[in-house]
Order: sequence, then C-alpha cells, then structure tokens
Amino acid sequence: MLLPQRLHAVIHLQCSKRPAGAGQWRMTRNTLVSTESTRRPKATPAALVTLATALALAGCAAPANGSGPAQASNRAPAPAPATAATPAAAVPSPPQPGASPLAPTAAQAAALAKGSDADHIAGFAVWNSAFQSQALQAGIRPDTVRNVLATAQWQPRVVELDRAQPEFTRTPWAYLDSAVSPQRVAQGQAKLAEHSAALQSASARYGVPATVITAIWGMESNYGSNFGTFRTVDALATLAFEGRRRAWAQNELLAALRIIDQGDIAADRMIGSWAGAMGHTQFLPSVFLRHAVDADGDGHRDIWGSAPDVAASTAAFLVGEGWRRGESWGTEVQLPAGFDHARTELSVRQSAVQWAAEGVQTMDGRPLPALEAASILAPAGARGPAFLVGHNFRTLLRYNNAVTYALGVAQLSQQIDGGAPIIAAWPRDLPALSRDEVLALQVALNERGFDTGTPDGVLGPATRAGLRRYQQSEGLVADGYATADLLARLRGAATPAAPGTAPTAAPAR
Ligand SMILES: [Ca+2]
Repeated sequence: MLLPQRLHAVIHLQCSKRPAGAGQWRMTRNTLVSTESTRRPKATPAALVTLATALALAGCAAPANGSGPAQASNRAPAPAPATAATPAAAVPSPPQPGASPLAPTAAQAAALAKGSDADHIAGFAVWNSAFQSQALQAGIRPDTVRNVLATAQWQPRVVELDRAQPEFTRTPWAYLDSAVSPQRVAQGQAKLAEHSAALQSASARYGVPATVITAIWGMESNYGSNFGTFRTVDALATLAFEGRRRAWAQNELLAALRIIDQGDIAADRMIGSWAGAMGHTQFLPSVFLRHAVDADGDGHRDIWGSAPDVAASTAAFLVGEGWRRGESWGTEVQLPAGFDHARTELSVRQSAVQWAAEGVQTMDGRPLPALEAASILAPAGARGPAFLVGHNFRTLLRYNNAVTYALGVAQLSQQIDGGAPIIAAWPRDLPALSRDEVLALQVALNERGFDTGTPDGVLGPATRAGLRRYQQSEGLVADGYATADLLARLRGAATPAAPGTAPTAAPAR
C-alpha cells in the first residue's frame, strides 16, 4: 500500500486471543513513521498564506487557535446521540440537511480539494478550528476537543477512497465466491469454536444464532483480521471537511468524540475503515452509541478488543433493528414454470404458505420455512438461483443495505452451521457490465420511455423497474437483470434470435 506523503503513521493492529480462554484479544500496535514525525502540520509561511486564503474561502472569522477550552462554559445542551438516517453499521448514511454554518460549503471544500496538499492542510485546519467550537457547544469535553479533535489529521487517502468508483459492476456470484469462500467458512467454524463462550452467551441473551453473529464478524472484518487502519477521528474529520457528505460526517464525528468522552475507548485505539466504520463489527459511531454492549463487564464497550463485547454488540444491533428469535432468514427455492419474475423484489411480500400455494418449493422437498411477509429474490435474474427471504433477512440489510451482502451473511452462517451451499447454478457466462455500460443502459431505457431515474451507472430498484417494463414490452422474461445482450438490443444491435434474450428462450431463463 502506498503511504500518502502526509500520512504520518499507519497503525497496524493484530488481534490474538489470550491463551487462557479469557475471551479477550490482545492488541499489538506497530507504528510506521513515514516522512514526518509530528502529528500537527507545521505552520510554514506558505501554509499561513494559504490558510488566509482558505479563511476567506470558508467565510470564517479568524479562528483563535486553542479556543476550545475557553468556550467550555458556553455549552448548549448536548444533542441526542447522532441519528443517522440509515442505521446500517457498515455503510455511510445518505447526506443530511442542516449543515453547520461554521464549516466551508461543499463548493468551497471542493475548490480547496483541487488545490495542493498545503491547501488541503490549511483548509482542514480552518475547518477543524471552527468545528472545535461546534463540538464544545454539542457538549464534548474540552479535554477531548483539545487532545483529540484539535490534533486530527487530514488524510488524503480517505478522500481518494471516498471518490473511487469501480469501473465494473460486480456480479452476485463473484461477490459471493469471495465473501463465502470455503476458507472463510472453515475459518468461521474455527472462530465459532474458539470464541464459543462469547458467541453462545450473546446468542442466548439476544436470540440471534451464534453462526449468524460469526458470519457478520467474518463479512465485516474477516473475523477481526482486517477492520481498517484509519483513526476514526481522522477519517471522519477528513470526510467532514471534504464536504461531499459533510453533515453526515460531522454527525458521526461528534458521536465518535462522545464515545471517547464516555471512556469506552482511547482515541488512539479507535481504529476502523476509511469510511468511519469501527472495529471488529464495523459500527459507525452513531450505531455504537445506540447498540454497543459491555458484555464482559469491565465498564467499557470495546468492539476493538473484547470478544464478548463484539459478539453481544453485533447481536444487540440486529435485535434493535427487529431480529426475531427463532425465525429463519429464508431458504433457496425452486420457482414453478411460468413464474412472473417481475415479482422478484423485496417490495413484493406474502406468506410462505401463499408462495407454496403458487408452487414455490425448497430445493430438497422439505416444507418452506414459516415466514409471514416473505419475498422471492433472484439476484442474477431468471437464470440464477432464487431465494425465499423473510423478516430477519431484511434485518440483515440494516447492517449493509445490499441484497448480496445479506445473502452472504445468510449463506456464510448456514455453511458455518454445516448447511449446504447454494445449489442452483449462477449464469457465469454473463459478463459483468462496466459502469459505462450501465449508464448507457439507463440512458437508452430513459430515451425509450422506460424511466430509470437519473442515470448514475449504478444498478438499483429504479433501473430494474425500467428494465422490467422494457423486457415486458419486448415479450421477454421480466427479471430486471441487466445484461450485455439487453444493452445491445436496446441499442438496436441485437439479433432477434440472440440466445437468452428472445421470448422463445424464456423457459431456459
Ligand atoms: Ca467490555
């Protein structure tokens, strides 16, 4: 990994269990020092000039350095713990209205972002100084503002990663091959045995199977081997200054400072992903405040080093989002001939009994699980596997709102438990579409009157809906799965008899 010029320290964490079954991980830290040794940017004359420019850009009154403690008596009541619009733990929530008047606007931050590293650091210092006042007003302790927020660092790598867009979409099978590899299943079984006491205790307390907790742990951080190397405060402060999701990031940053105030974790151990997701379970700070649990009774909610806390916090999150004890996530199913694939959406719900009456069956002939509001999903379209999913599957989506993610947790937990992998074959002959191809598909559908919303290169419900209407108009199976054939057909380049697209191929799809 390349070290950005001003990334002074990369903190590498390794967790290894103590030998005596204490249920605690020992955390070791290796600090790699790069080009500079101090955490604060030096105020060179050039930097001071750009600082003045940035001040003007940001429309700020000159902030007094170290103004934090002086304003401590001027606290407003602390707001309620940050409430992200989407409490998914691993995925940043959408932007929220109500930006701080103290922060630079998105346009100003964008202007700064085009500048040099010195511009970034100077602008970041301006933003930080202004935000220190806001943090104090929000009730963050002056010591924390001075020692943690004021020493936060601009991390250019965070911005790079935030702006990175993959060139290609990922097919469901490519994602699941990696997320639910035999190695990860075997490792999950070993982790389940190793941390049996912590996982079973959380399971008994919250009613979430230990295999599901283990699977989430595997999906989120590969069982703690990779939960990110960014200081959460640095990552969120960078995102807050950078501006694309400023209100959201400021909210999460305040939540992170509040966690430090509460003494759950020291700032230098508050480590996670570039996007602010922390520790083994990749909780955002606002999610931590709502759901993290001190299960080992040491007085700290520690999702970085305590197996009992990690297991209980994960289960508590799911229960808080509605997980039902004893209910299955769902199962792989066979669909009857002539099944209307336009109905394979989470929004189409009926009881498993009703689905069974339509001819939906399990793969092994056993009865469908008893689910009330269940949906049929076919993430790779009519040629791929289909699943009946219920309420607890939708709860998994609260962790990360992607069907393939929830399917990954479901499959990993099932296989850790000794269950079978997915039986039906994926349509592996279909190539992944590039982002440009998805964009072209969206534009073409819109032009033909099959509305997909604003073209964004991302396959979502609106694109599937537009695609399904197009497929129906052409007499095709309306599965809403985007393929190169469909794009070619939309462009008028497809031959009507192309395999997999012609109406006569419907039974095979
Ligand atoms: Ca604890």
